[in-house]
Amino acid sequence: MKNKTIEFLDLGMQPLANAFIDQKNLNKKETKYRLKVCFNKQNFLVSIKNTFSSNKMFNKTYPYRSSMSKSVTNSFKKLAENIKKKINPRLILEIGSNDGTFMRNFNKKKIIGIEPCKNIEKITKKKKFNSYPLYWNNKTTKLFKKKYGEFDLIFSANTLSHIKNLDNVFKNVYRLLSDDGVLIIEDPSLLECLKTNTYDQFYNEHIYVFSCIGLNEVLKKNKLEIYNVEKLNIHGGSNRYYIKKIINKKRIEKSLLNQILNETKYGLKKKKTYFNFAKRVKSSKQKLRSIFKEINKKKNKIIGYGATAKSTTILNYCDLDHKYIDYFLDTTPNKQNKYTPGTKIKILKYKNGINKNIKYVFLGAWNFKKEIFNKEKKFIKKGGKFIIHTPFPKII
Ligand code: JHZ
Repeated sequence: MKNKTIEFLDLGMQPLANAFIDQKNLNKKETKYRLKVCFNKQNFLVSIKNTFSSNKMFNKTYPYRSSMSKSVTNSFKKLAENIKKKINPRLILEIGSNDGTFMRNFNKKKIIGIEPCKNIEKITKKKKFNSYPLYWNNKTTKLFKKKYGEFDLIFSANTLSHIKNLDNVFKNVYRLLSDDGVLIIEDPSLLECLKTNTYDQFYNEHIYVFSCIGLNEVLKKNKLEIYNVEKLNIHGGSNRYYIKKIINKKRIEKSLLNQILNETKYGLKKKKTYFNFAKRVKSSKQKLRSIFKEINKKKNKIIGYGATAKSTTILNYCDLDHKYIDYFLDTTPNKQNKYTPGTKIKILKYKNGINKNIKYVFLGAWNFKKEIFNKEKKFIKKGGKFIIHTPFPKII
């Protein structure tokens, strides 16, 4: 077979999306790589071309904490209630448990978490939950199988798409999941990403952006399959996949068949769809730059709100650095007083709203638009404006 992967998007030279810089290292050379995105014609997976080892990305300096957003906390709480009602599992494993935002909804004896970023994992441990500072791999699987036997529920949000060797990931899930067990995973939806031109879903940690079609191909290779899917508003449009062993006779839900149909109709199996997306991304860059330049010309200040990993892609791709954005506000302690990767914009602690002298705010955390607009009613009432890049760059 001829080359099965097609490069369709080049987002230029990028730093690691979560490598926020300490003041003392501002002049140090950053690790950079070329961010190219590919489509695999054979299994329909979309992935980035150049990748890093897990320990380069997920280590004891990792900044992201899922508890920093109310939307995430609420979404996990609701899911936990449903799990208790509908599945009532004996023992749950969470892969990539971050600071324990999901785990906190369960009885401490019922859930075990693994999280390789030690600085984040210790927050969960401090709350007396059973968590391990480990990567999800063969060694962990063996250890857990010996210690706990099988799990009837495995949950993982925004983690499995961050691991390159998916066959190995799912082989290990198969080993630990009971025959009638359920694997629930959540990750950004490729269909939403393409529809809304959110090219910033691509960065070094997001090795894959899954569709139902692509994910199911890899799962089936590993004796697993999706039987249900739910659309979530979280993280700019995600899918929550319910997965089972193929040997399990659970019914395949209509929601999955509908989603597969929608993905096929939109053209997720055709390379042309991806090249068209790349064209829209290019024009999005031009438009965003022209908005910034226009405001800059009038000598108005712009600040950033939510120094997301995603905004690393936008700012570096669009060449928008500290000359355009005065500073970022962010609620995450591990990002505060540091500088954004590549673009070196200072991140300040979010206190009580946006300074009254600011008129323009670039919304890095656009995926929490609703939550943030709600919080910043005063700023909006006074005529404050947000700059947003999706679906097309505009001022709102
Ligand atoms: P948020 C990270 O991506 C990395 P990021 C990772 N690869 C992934 O997949 C997703 O998370 C899940 C701040 N904020 O969630 C907090 C405010 O300041 O979009 C965060 O720094 N005020 C694992 O970084 C950032 O914005 C607020 O009111 O793209 C949001 O980051 C809110 C709501 C957020 O993930």
